[in-house]
Amino acid sequence: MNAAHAEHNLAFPECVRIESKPHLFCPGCGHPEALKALGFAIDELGIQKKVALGVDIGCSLLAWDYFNLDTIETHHGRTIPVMVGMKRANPDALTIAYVGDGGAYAIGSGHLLNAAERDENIMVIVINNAVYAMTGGQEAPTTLPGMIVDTAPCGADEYFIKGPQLVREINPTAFVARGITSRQLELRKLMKDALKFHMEGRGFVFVEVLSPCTLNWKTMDNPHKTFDFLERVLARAYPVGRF
Ligand SMILES: Cc1ncc(C[n+]2csc(CCOP(=O)(O)OP(=O)(O)O)c2C)c(N)n1
Ligand SMILES: [Mg+2]
Repeated sequence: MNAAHAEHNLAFPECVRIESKPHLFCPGCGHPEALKALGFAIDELGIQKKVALGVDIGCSLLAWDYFNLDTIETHHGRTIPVMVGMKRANPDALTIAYVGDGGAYAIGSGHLLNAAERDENIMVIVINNAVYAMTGGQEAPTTLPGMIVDTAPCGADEYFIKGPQLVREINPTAFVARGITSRQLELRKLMKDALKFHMEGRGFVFVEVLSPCTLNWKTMDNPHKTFDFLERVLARAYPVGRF
């Protein structure tokens, strides 16, 4: 980030010291905001050398290229058991699975539920953008009732999965929370608390992050619309907080 950027970045003056590179996400995408919060939390805790970051297929896979961390990329929905294996083989490693809502709640839902039930010592971050983003905006388990997406042109049905509530239901002692990319400082604090819980080896850590997909929400030309949908529609259906 150059000095000109830093001048405008009053919330993050420390950015002056940080090298960055252009990212490959769409304009207005929430993934970089979630990754930024995670990156700052990792830096603040000084744990870079201990972290292994697993990224799923979907837009989350682009995350492999932005951190000075060991990363591994696996098939859609399989990042959670891969990180469970990594943790069992390397108990000292801090193991984070970074997954989309399609990966976590559809094709990988069995992995998520079993890891949560067994209270595996891993941290899972699920990016909830209410669609299968990378493959073109198909309906996901998180798509809200009436939401128009490519595979539901008349509006999605009334069922939508509430990940944190589900994990809390099957694991009463896990760290379970939901954040949102539009509240960056809050999200960074949440990531830090989640990482601390994980560093203490206290069991399963689950953080869902509400995150915009401007391409498939068709709001790329209008940040106000993006923000409104994120804060006024998504965050109403999916309450942000600790569970
Ligand atoms: C086993 C397998 N099934 C299906 C796919 C095709 N696929 C690639 S990305 C993707 C959608 C990802 O959606 P999500 O997990 O919500 O992540 P997002 O792109 O929205 O961040 C799918 C279905 C795949 N790569 N591997
Ligand atoms: Mg998605």
